[in-house]
Amino acid sequence: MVPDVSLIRAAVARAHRVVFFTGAGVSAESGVATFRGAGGLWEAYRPEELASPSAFRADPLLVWRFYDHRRQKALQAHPNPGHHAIAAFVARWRAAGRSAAIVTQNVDDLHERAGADAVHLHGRLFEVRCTGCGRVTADRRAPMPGLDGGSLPECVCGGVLRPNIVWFGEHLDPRDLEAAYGLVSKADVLFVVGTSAVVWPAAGLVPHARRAGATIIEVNPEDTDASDQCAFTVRAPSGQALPVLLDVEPA
Ligand code: BJW
Ligand code: ZN
Repeated sequence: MVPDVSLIRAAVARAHRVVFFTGAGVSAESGVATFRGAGGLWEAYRPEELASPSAFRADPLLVWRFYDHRRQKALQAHPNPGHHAIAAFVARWRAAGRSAAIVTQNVDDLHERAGADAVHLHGRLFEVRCTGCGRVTADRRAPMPGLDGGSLPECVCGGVLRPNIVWFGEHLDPRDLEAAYGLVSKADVLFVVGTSAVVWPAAGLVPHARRAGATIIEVNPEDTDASDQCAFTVRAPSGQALPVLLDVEPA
């Protein structure tokens, strides 16, 4: 499964700054669907009809029903051994006075529920944003009341609420993007876990880290757009590989 395990552990043990860049694959073993590939969400739904501002303008109820379903599934999911291994590693590295951080494209909260904090580049499934006043609030209601009867959730100001997700064609929050680029610029090791690395500007973190001198380690059962930039590629599910790779003490 992991031919380079001792080399990878040695590189990680020496690293003072470690960043985990994660995508939908890290949550796959928790039962959360990925976007692309077999069984992925975009096999059943067209992204432009559900995950874009124009889709929401055209049919907000349809878009809300799609997210309501995903929120219900995510609420039932639990962090898997991959999330737990990352969270334990981050805590261990910080306790040793080193730096470790997570930058995720995922909108679920499974890194947090494993006990870690993460920069969320593509928003959060359990936040809503008012299309009127712009207020962002935490919201874990699922199913969302009223959707069945055809009414949309509303803000205290009367504006329609939308999921606080970055849709295609929308800008990422510049603070999140800056934080992510700042972290990978200084990383000694960048783990790229469970992402197809096709969605920009997030995918640009990998070449950026490489130019800045990081050792890049991919954990993914499949080849991806990032694979040829990696010093090590571990072709295994992250829930199996990460507990082995991250069983390391700082050297
Ligand atoms: C396992 C596993 C296991 C399975 N263990 N692994 C430059 C070039 C070309 C296009 C663009 C560009 N710059 C911008 C664009 C346009 C666009 C884009 O990137 N398009 C590409 C698809 C071509 N980007 C945007 O629109 C972004 N906005 C932006 O750039 O604004 C400025 C701008 C606007 C207009 C023009 C130009 C500039 C916004 C992107 C927002 C992405 N949002 C989504 C949907 C969120 C909604 C929702 O959740 O419903 O975020 S898209 C979707 O993809 C989601 C994900 O976060 C994102 C990445 O997917 P991820 O995580 O990589 O998942 P998958 O499914 O692709 O891959 C899963 C992987 O896991 C696979 O590799 C499996 O093998 C693996 N796996 N099991 C480990 N057990
Ligand atoms: Zn409002």
